Amino acid sequence: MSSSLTSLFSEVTKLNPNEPEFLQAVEEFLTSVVPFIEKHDNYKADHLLQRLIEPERVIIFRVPWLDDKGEMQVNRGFRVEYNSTIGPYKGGLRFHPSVNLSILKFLGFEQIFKNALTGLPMGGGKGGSDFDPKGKSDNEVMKFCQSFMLELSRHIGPNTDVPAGDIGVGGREIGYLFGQYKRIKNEFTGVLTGKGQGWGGSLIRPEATGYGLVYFLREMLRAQNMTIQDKVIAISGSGNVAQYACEKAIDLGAKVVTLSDSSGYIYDPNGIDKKKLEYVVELKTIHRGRISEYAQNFNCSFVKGKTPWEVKCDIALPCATQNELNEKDAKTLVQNKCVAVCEGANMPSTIDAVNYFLSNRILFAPGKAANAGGVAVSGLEMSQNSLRLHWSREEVDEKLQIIMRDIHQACLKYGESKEYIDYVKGANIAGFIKIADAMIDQGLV
Ligand code: NDP
Ligand code: 2IT
Repeated sequence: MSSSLTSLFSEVTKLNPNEPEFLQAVEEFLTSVVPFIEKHDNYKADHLLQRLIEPERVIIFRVPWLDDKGEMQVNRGFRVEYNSTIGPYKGGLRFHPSVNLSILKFLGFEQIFKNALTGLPMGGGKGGSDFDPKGKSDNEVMKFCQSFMLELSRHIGPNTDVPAGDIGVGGREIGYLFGQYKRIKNEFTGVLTGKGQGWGGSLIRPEATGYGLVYFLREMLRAQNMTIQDKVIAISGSGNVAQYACEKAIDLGAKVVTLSDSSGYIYDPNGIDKKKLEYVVELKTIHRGRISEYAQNFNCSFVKGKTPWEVKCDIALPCATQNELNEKDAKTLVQNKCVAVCEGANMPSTIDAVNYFLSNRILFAPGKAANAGGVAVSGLEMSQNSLRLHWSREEVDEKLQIIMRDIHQACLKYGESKEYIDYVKGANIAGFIKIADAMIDQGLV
């Protein structure tokens, strides 16, 4: 670390104790951006980095709700309104027992630069709750969502802050949240994205993160004169992002051999085909079952308590959660001749793992570039809501492909050298410049 980086990072550490995930995201960002700023005087003034690292606003609130037995439950709700320089705060809501301020601040911070990379006018934010939807009835999930929105509705709006889904928040939850917002405000507006197709949702939004990830991967491979055809791919997770990454990878001729959940991973050496994937989607979104059931149903192996990175593959797509791929996994992947790692999840690789990929010159795409397709189509949903129009599947998919191609280009612009394309550096600097220029224009706010 350079001395200016060390002193800024120790200041941030002191201000944000007990927030390891947040500090990890900031460190990864500063490692790319500080050397760039050192060579560009116009970004040195105005405490730009200090202002960027401090969220504009953090809201923490109590969420009381009644379970099916009529007993009172209490959870904690959050919304981190991080940065509104280039548009309304925008980012998902996560419902998971692990949710805390550190995790939501890391996610909100990443979201600022991801949203900037999409080229659409969206600021950065993130929110959620430590509520665990697992094992809850639809009625309990609805009660929770209604109570959560009762408070959140004071802080959001189509021109202020536009939440969407993330882990534990899918179409069902967005429906309950939207219904309650509409009831409280007596307004039908595009205040959330990921809405149902019949009531303001965009086509392709459910698919967008997974599809966008594979479109980004296609660009990375194309830059090396390679294609996805016949590549063996290991995917982690089996939720929204994993499912649609799997679908698009199959469509482009790859063989996907793993999926996982928090209990372990399945290894299907014959490849997951469309029929088997349909089973996974039904298992996860309708029955809310476990991925181990796949192994029983299709007679393949289930490896309990492990992540898929020990499986030999050409490409790895981590699509579950943060820090699910560590340095040891990175070494195994490199040993197994994996050529590309593309992050569908947010910060799934530890800093040591990222450094190992970079020093071994593996193609590595950070989440803020590779998984930006989801929020990009959220941005397109906002546009359609404002226009009171509905674009076709083909139109949205075409726009998504162009956006992913442009993000890839932006990464090349700031990350390409003679020997290697450093996508981490490229994404961080491209995202930073867009926000920093706008912050400078807008003065001390
Ligand atoms: P889902 O809730 O649909 O799926 C999450 C998947 O990850 C499940 O298979 C879940 O397993 C697994 N998982 C969650 N937590 C853990 C954990 N602690 N350890 C191991 N596995 C875990 O979420 P999404 O697919 O929407 O999100 C996945 C990742 O993608 C997240 O990092 C999210 O932030 C990121 N992302 C999502 C976008 C979106 O549009 N949805 C956009 C961009 C990024 P289990 O069921 O056992 O909990
Ligand atoms: O991490 C993410 O980009 C998301 N969860 C999607 C956010 C959004 O507003 O669509």
